[in-house]
Amino acid sequence: MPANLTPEYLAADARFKNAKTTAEKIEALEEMFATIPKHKGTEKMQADIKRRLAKLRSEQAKRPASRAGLLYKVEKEGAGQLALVGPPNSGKSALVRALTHATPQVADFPFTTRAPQPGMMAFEDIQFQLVDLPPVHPEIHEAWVYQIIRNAEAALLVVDLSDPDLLEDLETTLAELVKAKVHLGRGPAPEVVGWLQKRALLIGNKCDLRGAEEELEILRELYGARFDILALSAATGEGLERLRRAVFEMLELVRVYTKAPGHKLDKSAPYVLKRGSHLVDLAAMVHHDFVTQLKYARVWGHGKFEGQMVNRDYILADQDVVELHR
Ligand SMILES: Nc1nc2c(ncn2[C@@H]2O[C@H](COP(=O)(O)OP(=O)(O)O)[C@@H](O)[C@H]2O)c(=O)[nH]1
Ligand SMILES: [Mg+2]
Repeated sequence: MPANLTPEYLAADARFKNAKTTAEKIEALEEMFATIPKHKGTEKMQADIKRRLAKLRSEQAKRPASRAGLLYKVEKEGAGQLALVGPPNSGKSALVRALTHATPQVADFPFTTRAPQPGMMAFEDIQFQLVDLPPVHPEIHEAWVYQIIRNAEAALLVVDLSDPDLLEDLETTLAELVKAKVHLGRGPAPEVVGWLQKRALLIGNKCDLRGAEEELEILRELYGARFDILALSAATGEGLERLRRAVFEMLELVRVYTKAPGHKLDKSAPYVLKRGSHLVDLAAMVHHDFVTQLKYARVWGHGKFEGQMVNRDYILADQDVVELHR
């Protein structure tokens, strides 16, 4: 291996090795080619990347798009998967770029995003998986997009606050989702088999642009009951920290740190559970033996005595430190 490979290159190389679809492989190779240091020592590698790219591109060209589409599936990672949903050009890809290390293409023409592009978004000490998608739009109905939306824990519904057609675009997006039997946000979904209600945040992107303030007011008035609404800018970064927390709150999760008796606390990797989970649910995640053998636990956390003793039906709180005893 030649020296001087950048972290960007190595990350793309790892993505290539884990890629499941041709589109993912092509994306990763393109990034590898863009980030490989261009000097004599990497010439063979450069040529190799180009050769692999050419091969994959010709394979992809031969395959009908709809068939290729069936292969798009994103393995879940982290504490929850969020699908990016919205009209063309609202800034879905820009948002994924701003929040994760993924690098989906951003462009000021519509329909740039063709394949799902996952990336991990950090919130404090946990990660959520964002999945960038092609726009939800009547002209590009691809079934796999709706499968991913249905399968995700929640959606980020992204609209462009600087767009005079904002409301129309939002209505069009929601209407397409109705065709796919998905109801985003609060309010009743039809009580018919096959319908799905999906949690969603409504994101007013491009708050850095003129007119955003007024559009946001209108959005709040018309959609405030159905969605929690966040104004932000993928371009300037304004509001992104609030979004990370809003996702955590929306998914109703708690983070719990475990500690073996007599050992130091390792705060690096919390267990993540649904809000309302009991001590015994945590015990089952730590080790299946604990389910039967757990006697009690000591808990350190907000509003508790240090090391307070609790039993199996104790309801875990976010950021509890738990010492399990059998
Ligand atoms: N001013 C501004 N432009 C943005 C922002 N987010 C995205 N854009 C621009 O909007 C266009 C569409 O962005 P893109 O992420 O490709 O939209 P997508 O089709 O929803 O994925 C690009 O030209 C971006 O540079 C933002 O927060 N502020
Ligand atoms: Mg896009």
